[in-house]
Amino acid sequence: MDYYSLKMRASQRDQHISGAERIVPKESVENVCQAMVRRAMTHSKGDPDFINVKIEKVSAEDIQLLKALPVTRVDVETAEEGLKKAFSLLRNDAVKSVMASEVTPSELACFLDDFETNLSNLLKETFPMRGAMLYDIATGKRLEPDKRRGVRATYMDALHSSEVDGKKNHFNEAIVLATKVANAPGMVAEICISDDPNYVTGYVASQKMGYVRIMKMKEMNDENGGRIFLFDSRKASAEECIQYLQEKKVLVEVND
Ligand code: PML
Repeated sequence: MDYYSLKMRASQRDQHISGAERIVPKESVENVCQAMVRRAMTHSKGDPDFINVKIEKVSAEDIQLLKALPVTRVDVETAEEGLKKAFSLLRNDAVKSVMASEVTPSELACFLDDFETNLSNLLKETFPMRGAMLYDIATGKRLEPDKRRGVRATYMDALHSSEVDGKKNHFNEAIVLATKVANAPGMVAEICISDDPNYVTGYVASQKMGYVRIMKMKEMNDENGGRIFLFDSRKASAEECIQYLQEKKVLVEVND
């Protein structure tokens, strides 16, 4: 069966308002396209003056099928507690074991001591970026070819997702993206805070940890959000990883 990739982006005075993407069977293309336009036209950020919808045919053999990461949930009282929890999960359950096999114990201790402060500073640098930061834990360098834009994971959808869905569902979209990202060559983990001022839940994810929803990672009405992909250049090249994130077509089997 042939599939089609649909991507929509809408803007107002060159400022991004909304976007969406799907990979659907041929018979769903028209309805999904209509739902995307509806999403663009009814966004709380205002009327778009530009909407771009791109539709491309995708052959079924080119699609990788993945099982969604298992989901767990962490309830916290404050955004500060949520961020602390996110950093410590990444430090202890994702990065520590990867680094331990690559460096001496004293180098590891130094790396882990600085990890949370470094990550917190990097996260602030992502706030103005449209895409994610690709951060190499082996060298401490950022690897995005365009540092202002960042790297964007694209060409993914949930398998059998409801045909038409005009409204954004943060969790449904994030579990698909996080599953694709966790499967990219050299990927160690991801941290995400939504840039939607009305959405305070974020997550950390990796193949080992699964998808950990942290129910509060920022204050309401705060539009600062961002993503960091923690990557290990000893395991794969940045080019390979970016090519996977930006070009590989992925459908994710999500448990209801
Ligand atoms: C975004 O706005 O794109 C990020 C969504 C994060 C979703 C977190 C969750 O609800 O699990």
